[in-house]
Amino acid sequence: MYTKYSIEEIKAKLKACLNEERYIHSIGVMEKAMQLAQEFNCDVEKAQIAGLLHDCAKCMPNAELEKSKDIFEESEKLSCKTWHAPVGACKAKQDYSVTDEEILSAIRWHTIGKENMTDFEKIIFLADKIEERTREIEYRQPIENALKERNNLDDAMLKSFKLTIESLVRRNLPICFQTIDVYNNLLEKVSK
Ligand code: DGI
Ligand code: FE
Ligand code: FE
Repeated sequence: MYTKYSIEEIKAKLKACLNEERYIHSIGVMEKAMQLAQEFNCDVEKAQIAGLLHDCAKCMPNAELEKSKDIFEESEKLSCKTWHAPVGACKAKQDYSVTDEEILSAIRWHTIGKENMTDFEKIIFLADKIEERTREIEYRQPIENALKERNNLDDAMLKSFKLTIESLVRRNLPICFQTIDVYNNLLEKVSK
């Protein structure tokens, strides 16, 4: 028991505060997270909850998210697109009564990542990028291929960071320094 709510109750609460596309994405991440948890020997029930709730703060207005800026990393303050992750972890705890620290941490770091993530945190991060309901095939395929090639989570994490950084550069958006640190860290790990 990782929360007092059933999966159906979580879905109903979530549906009420997300738009339709974001809700479908959340279902997709839940499914993919469960699949990856099975493949990589992580807790499937925890993956289901974390996948479902990872974007629970995504549809809050920026002005509302910004009220929590004290809990943002210094580098996150640059980029409003990252704010839903720290706020989401708080909401998961407060509104969905999730107590498990690993679920909360996977939600907290699902956008910018962090160094030395656990396998559980990585599968939630990756499920978010490669779920099949709303992610474009052009975006998810290279990450899936990286994962399949050597069945290695770090290979897929590195590919995902490359694509995100490229996309931020192309869109003229700021990049958190933590994202660069994590990228460098993965590059070193994967090239070994
Ligand atoms: O919430 P999602 O759209 O499902 O996916 P997400 O939480 O991974 O990312 C949300 C957006 O945040 C995505 O367009 C990438 C963007 N973003 C903005 N600044 C940064 C960033 N992502 C990373 N990793 N690092 C940044 O500095
Ligand atoms: Fe997100
Ligand atoms: Fe997401």
